[in-house]
Formats: sequence, C-alpha cells, structure tokens
Amino acid sequence: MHGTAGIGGGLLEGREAASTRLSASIMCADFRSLPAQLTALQRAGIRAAHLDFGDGRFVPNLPLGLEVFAQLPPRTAWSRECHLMIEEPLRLVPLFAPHADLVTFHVEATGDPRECIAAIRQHGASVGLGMNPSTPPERVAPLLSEVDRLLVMTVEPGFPGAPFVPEVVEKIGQLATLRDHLNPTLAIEVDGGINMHTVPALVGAGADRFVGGSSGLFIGGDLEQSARALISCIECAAREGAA
Ligand code: S6P
Ligand code: MG
Repeated sequence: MHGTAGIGGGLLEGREAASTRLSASIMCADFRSLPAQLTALQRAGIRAAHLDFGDGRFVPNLPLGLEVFAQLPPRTAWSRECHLMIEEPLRLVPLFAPHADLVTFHVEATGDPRECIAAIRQHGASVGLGMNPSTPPERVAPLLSEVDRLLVMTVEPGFPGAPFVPEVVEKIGQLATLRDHLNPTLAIEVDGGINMHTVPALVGAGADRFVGGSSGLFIGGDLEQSARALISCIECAAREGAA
C-alpha cells in the first residue's frame, strides 16, 4: 500500500468514507432522468459530480456544455469537479471556475501550467492537474506541491467506455511515491474504466479517488445498488491493502 494519504489509512482512521472518494461522471448519466439518478447516487453516499468538458481538439468530441451546471443540485449538497479536456485551458478558466469547487486542466494542454493554477485559485476553486496515460511522472513532478489533486487518466480521454490502459497502474505507484515526498495531502484520482475489476490494483498502487463512469457505475439497472457495490469494492480493496 502506497501513500500516507492513501485510502487505506484514510478509511481506517475514519477521515473520509469511500463513498465520498467516488465521484459520478455526469457525462455517463441518463439525462432523461438526471434528478432521479442524482437522488439514487446520493442515497448511496455520493456527493461529487465529475463534469467533462472538451473542445474537439484536445479530445475529438464535445462532451458537456455549460448548461449542465443548472441541472445539478446546489453546491452545498454536491461538489462540482470540472475536468477540462481543452487546449490552452487558461482562456476558458473564467467560464468554468466560478461554478466549480475544483477545476482540473491537463499538463499536456498548456505551456504555462502555473498561470492556470493561479487563475483557478483566483476564482477560489481548488486545482486539479490531469495527465494522459502516456504522460510520464517526470512531467508532473515539479507541479505536485502546487495542486490539490492529480487526475490520472486510465483511458485515453474523450469518450465513455474507452479501454482501460493497464500500464498506468505501475505509473500510479511511482506517482504515489512522489506524492509522499512532495505533497502528502495530494489526492490521486483515477478516471476511466473504473470498476470492480480495476479498483483493487488501482487502490493497491496508491489511488485514493475514483471517477465512476459507464464501466462501473452507470451500468444500467438499479443505480443506487451499482453505486453501493462500487463503494464496497473500494472499501474492501483499501482494507486488504492495509492488512
Ligand atoms: C473520459 C472522461 C471520463 C469519462 C468517464 C469514463 O474521457 O474524462 O471522465 O466520462 O469517467 O468512464 P468509463 O467507465 O466510461 O470509462
Ligand atoms: Mg473525466
């Protein structure tokens, strides 16, 4: 088990329940019944919306639009985590940050990540740094002490249902070691292909937050049940890692 801020330690010490370490990827929800889906997720203990925004360049699609903010519960009930899969994110920070609790931009998408960090903080939001599956740890290492969350893509970004990239697991182990040295309170979040099969290795490597999408959360059937099952899987993996 890696990481002083790892989920095993957190759960055992009662700092944060597994349900609050799972955010729901709203892009994967059924918008015809979004309020009912949010209620089901909330009954399982989920309180964070992961919101994917793209530009058709950094990723080859346009996932969500700004209108999604009006469709979510108030920020006092649900936190909003914006994942900007956008080239030159700085120009769009003022559009998203005022509506967000956390704004994540990609290290590959900007020549000046520190400018983005400052702009996001200026709006009072927390800062996430995103990295693609093939991006090496050295690329983010100099910035780890300056951000609140590291979002590690475990699929190529863009679409729900993309194939999980197993090589990322080893990279998460390396990132967790860096985190322990450079910024022990940094959360490592994984996004893409998160399900009962992938969670144990990810927790073991040091991931401590998870984005639930089409492969492990919005899988059809009873959503509250699916959420509870994924949460127990995270708890179980954490207990096994800590044992
Ligand atoms: C993908 C995006 C993700 C997805 C979702 C994928 O580019 O960043 O946040 O919406 O998390 O999950 P899944 O289970 O469909 O791979
Ligand atoms: Mg995402």
